[in-house]
Amino acid sequence: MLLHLLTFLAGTVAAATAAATGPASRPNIVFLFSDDQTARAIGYENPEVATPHLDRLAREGVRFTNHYNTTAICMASRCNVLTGLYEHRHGCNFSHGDLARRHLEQSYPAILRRAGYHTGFAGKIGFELKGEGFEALAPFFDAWAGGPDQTFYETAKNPGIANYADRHPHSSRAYAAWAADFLRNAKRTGKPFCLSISFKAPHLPFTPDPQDTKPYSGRKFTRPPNHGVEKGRHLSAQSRASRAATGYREWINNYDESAAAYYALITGIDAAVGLIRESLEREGLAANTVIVYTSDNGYSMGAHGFGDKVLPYEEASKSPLIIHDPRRPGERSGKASAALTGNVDVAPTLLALAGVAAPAGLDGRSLVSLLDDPAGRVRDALPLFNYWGATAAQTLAIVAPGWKYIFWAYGGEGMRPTEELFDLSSDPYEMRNVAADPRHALVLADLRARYDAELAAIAGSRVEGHDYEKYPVLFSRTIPWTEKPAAPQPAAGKGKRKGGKADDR
Ligand SMILES: [Ca+2]
Repeated sequence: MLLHLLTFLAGTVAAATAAATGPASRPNIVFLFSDDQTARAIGYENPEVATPHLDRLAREGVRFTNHYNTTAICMASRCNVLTGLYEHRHGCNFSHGDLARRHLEQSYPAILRRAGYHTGFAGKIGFELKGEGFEALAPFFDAWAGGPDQTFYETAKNPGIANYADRHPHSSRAYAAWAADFLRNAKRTGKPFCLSISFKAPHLPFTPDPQDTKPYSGRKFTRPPNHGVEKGRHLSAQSRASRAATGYREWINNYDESAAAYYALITGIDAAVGLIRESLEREGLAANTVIVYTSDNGYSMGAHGFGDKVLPYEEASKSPLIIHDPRRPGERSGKASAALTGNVDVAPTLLALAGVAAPAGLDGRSLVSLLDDPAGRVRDALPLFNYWGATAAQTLAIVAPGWKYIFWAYGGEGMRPTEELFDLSSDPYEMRNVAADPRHALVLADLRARYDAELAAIAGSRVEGHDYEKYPVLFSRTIPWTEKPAAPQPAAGKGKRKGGKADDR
């Protein structure tokens, strides 16, 4: 009885404290975003990559091993992350157009700011506001060091962080220095904060910070078992029309040097993550700050003969995802979750962590339940879209636990529409297309049905005026190619954004 009374009193005091402190009791959020980092290019997946701070973050948090970018290219993925919407619903990608103001107003930083959070953004934002340009983005944040287009590795060339160039001439650590000042100011506001940093690394051009190159210079690196053009002969002809197959030959001809520079860039981000965590500790903020780390798309690194991202194959579409919530019991930390997660899950997850309602009808799901139960799942299937680049290589794919189905719809230039089915549990490197194997007929039928449902959903939910009208027909499995209206065919590698600016190579 006494115990019950004490428990009751303790509960009452806790509730009163929460009410008294209000928003200040909500967690702070740090969202860290790399550019073009594939899931296997991190220390806990591949010991050839030195990422001690990210490895520690994963040991103290939950790492997600099946995290996909639902559009695997910078501009679209960044808007997927901000809004929790699939590309055809926000409409932002090279050749499809910029982001409308109404979508940015429904993004996680804008919602959190309205809910009382102090917000900051630094780095490559990757898009502009439709009809208003890049300059219209800054007023959405309390603190802003965002850069237009690709931004620069040289700190001095980025106006938002140029003040830190003397100490950190390379941008990755300079963003950590900017973060340190942001955290100090955020603490003074007395509000909870949401800090988003979008590193340029490890995006091309591969120019790492010289202090990070030493562990890699002159080394030979293990090629994955699917590395090289010969290991892509079984894949669709359509996939080889992508710029991923026609460019980026450095990953085929000069793998070791490419990997050395790419990994060094990731090690530079890792150092910045360590510095940001030090700043959180120094300011006394670490215990109430959730850190989320991920990337906007994967990177092929020569897998199947591809460079680049964009494609629905594992290397190009998957990225690391780590969520570290220091408020959760330690026994749950260090766990891996194999649940199917997507870049559209970031916004609903951050909003759920903050206890703020997400807009209705998001495509993403909150992953908070997986922090308590990493063995759980939040969905049974996830679509992957490519609405950009060579028409032949544009595609819709469906990932389900252990499986991936891709339909290559294009039937021009002597190509035949092609189905691919991969048993990812036994074939994680996608070396055997088992679509024609009768033993998998039930799985194939299920994934085809999910594909058709997803295609129907595009027709019902796409934004107007961003050139997604054609996809329900273009991607159809049942309409013969000869009955589809001929789609324009931009040359591979020549994708131009509306307004004439070059896309990101
Ligand atoms: Ca990218």
